[in-house]
Amino acid sequence: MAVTRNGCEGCNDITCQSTIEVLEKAGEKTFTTAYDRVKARGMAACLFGSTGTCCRHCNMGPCQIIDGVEEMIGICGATADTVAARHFSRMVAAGTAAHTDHAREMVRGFITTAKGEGPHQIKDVDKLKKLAAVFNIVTEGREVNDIALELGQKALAEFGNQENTPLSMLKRAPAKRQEIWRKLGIEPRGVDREVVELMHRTHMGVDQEYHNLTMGSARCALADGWGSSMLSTELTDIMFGTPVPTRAVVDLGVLRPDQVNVTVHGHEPLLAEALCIAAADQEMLALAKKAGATGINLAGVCCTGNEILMRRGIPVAAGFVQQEMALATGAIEAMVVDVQCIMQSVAQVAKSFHTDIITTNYRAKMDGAIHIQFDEHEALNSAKRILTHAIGNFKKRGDFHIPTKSKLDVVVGFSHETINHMLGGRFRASYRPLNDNIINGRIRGVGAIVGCDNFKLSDETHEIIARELIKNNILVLATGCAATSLGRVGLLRPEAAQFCGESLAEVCETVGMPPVLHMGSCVDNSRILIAATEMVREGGLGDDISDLPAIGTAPLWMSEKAVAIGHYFVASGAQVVFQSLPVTGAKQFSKYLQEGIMKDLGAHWNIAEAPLDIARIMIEKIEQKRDALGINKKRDRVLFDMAMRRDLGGAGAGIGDVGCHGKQHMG
Ligand code: CUV
Ligand code: SF4
Repeated sequence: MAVTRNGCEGCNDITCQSTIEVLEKAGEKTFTTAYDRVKARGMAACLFGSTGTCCRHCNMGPCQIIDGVEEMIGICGATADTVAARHFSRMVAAGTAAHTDHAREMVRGFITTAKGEGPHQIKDVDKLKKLAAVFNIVTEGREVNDIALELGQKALAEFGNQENTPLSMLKRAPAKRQEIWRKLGIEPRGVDREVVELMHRTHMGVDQEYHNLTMGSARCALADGWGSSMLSTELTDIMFGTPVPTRAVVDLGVLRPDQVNVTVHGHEPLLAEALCIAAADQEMLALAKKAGATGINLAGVCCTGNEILMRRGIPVAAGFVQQEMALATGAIEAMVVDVQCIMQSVAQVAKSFHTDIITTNYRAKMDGAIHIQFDEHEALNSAKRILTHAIGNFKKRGDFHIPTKSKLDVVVGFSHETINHMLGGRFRASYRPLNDNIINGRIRGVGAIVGCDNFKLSDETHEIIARELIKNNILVLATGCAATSLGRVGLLRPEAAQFCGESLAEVCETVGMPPVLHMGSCVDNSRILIAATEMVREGGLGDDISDLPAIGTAPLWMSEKAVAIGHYFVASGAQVVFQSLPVTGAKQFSKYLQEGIMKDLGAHWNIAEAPLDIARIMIEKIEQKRDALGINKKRDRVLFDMAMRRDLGGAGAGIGDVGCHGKQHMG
C-alpha cells in the first residue's frame, strides 16, 4: 500500500509543527512513513510479546506462557518469570553491547589520536589527567600524548579483562554504593565479558531464577553505565573538548536552501567530527561553490547530532522520529549514517528524492544505500570522500520544502563540569550551591528525562512531563532524543524559566540558565551518574545516590539501550519510570523489579503510561526522598510553648533541631 503525502490524514496525531508542514508540502512524491505504518498495523501488538512472556530461545518453542496456568509454561518448564527476566536481560545485554562497541571505537580513535595519527588532538588535558588518575597512571612530568596512549591502552584492556577485578571506573561511585555492589557480587569485570556472560545465562537451560537474572543484568548494565558509556563520554570530551554552554538551533528549519545539506545520523562522534573538519576545508568549499552552492551545511540527527551540537553548536535537524521527515524536505544531498537508531525506511524514503544514504561502518549496511567506509586512520580523507559525493548531488535537487517556522534557539552543553561552574561561579566551582538550593527547597530535586522518541506515543509526552516537573520546581536534565524534542518546544532556553515554579524560576534567572539542561547523547547519561555522585560527595544530601531527591524517566523509550540505561540507573540507586516495559505478564518478576529490588539496590523500576502519571510519580518520589533526608521540615525555628513541650513528653529533647536541616554538613 503506497500512501501518498499521507500521514496527513493522521496529522491529528502528530503535534510536531515541522513534521506537519513537511508532510503537507511533500507534493506528489510517494513514500510511506512510520506514521502510516503505525496506523496500518493498528495498535494491537501481540499480548505475549508486549508483556514479556513469549520465549523463542530454543527450537522446541516459540512458547507463549500464561502466568499461573500450569499447562501454559514453556515446553522446558520455564515459567513466566524466567521467560520475562530472560527477555529483559537480553535487552540489557543488547543495549550494553551497542554502547560498548561504540565505546571501543572511541578508545581506538583515542589511541590513534594519542599516537599523533589522524586529524584530532587531545583538547582537555585537565580531564585527561583526572581520568589517568582513575586508571592509576602516573602523569607527573610526562608528555600529554604519552599519558593519553597509556590511558587508551589500559582502557581498551578493560574491555577484555579476564581477571575477577572490577572495572577501574567503579571507584568513582560513592563508597556506600561500591559496598552494595561488592556485597551483591555484581561489580562488573570486563565490559565485553559481562555481555557474553549475560547472553550465556539467558541461553536455554542456564539461569532460571529471576532474582539471579536481574542481578546478572545489573552487573552487565553497570559495565555499560560506569564502564563503556562513561569511558566513551570522557574520552570524547578529552579529544573533542568538554562541552560548555553553547547557543545553537534545532529542528528541520536548520536546513539551508542555498547550501549542500549533509545530515549525519547515528552515534559515533569520530565520523561526525571528521565531517565537521572536512566541511570547513577550503578545497571542499570550493567544490561546493563550483556546484552552485554557497557552502556546506552539516546538521545532526539523533545522538550523533547531540554530540556535535554540544561541542560545536552544529544544528540538530531531527531526532529519531523525524529522520524520515528530514529526507522528505527534499533538501538533503546526503544522509551519512553509522550505527544505531537508523531506520531502514530512510533508504526507502530517499528513493523519492535526489538524496543518497551513505553508510560508513562495515557493521551497518543497508539495501539501497551507498557504502563509503570510514577509516579512523584516514578520517579526513574518508570525510572528504563522503562530502564530495554529497556535493555531487546538489545540482540534482528537485522541489524541496524546508519548514520555515521551525528553527528554535537552544542553549546546550551542560556537562557535569559546567553545572558545577555555572552554579558555583568561576572561582568556586562546586556543587554546594545546587545542594544548598535543594536543601533549602528552592529546587525540590532533579528529574532526568532521557531516551528516545517513539511513533507509538504522542511526541508531546516529553514536553508534558518536563513542564509539570519545572512547574513543581524540579530541575530537569535531558539527553538523547528527549533533549532534542524538548529543544523543539522551546524548553532549552533560559526564557523557559517563565514556565517554572517561583523558586526554580528565581534560580534559573539568577544564573541565566534554562530549567531543562541538555547534557548530551545517550552515552552521556553517564554524566548524570557523575553529577549524582558529586552531589553526594558535596554533602548534605545523604551518602549514596539512593538518598538523593532525584529520579529518571525514559517515557518514549524504544531502543534496547534505554533498558540498559534504566537498569544501570536502578543499579546505581536511582529510580526510573518507564512506559510499557515488557515484563508485566510475569507477576513475580514484574513485582520484584517494581518493589522487591529496592531492598537489594535501594531503587526500583516504576511503570506508568500517561505522561502526567509519570510526572506525578517523579514528584512523589522526590518528595519522599526529601522527607527521608529531613529537609522537608519548616526551616524556621519553631518556638514551642509549654503545652507543646508537655505533649512531646516534657523533656523537649532535640526540639531545637526540629527546624534545622541537621544533615546539611554531613558528608
Ligand atoms: Ni542514542 S537510542 S532514539 S539516538 S535516544 Fe534517540 Fe539517542 Fe534513543 Fe536512539
Ligand atoms: Fe520454550 Fe523453554 Fe525453548 Fe523458551 S527455552 S522456547 S520456554 S522450550
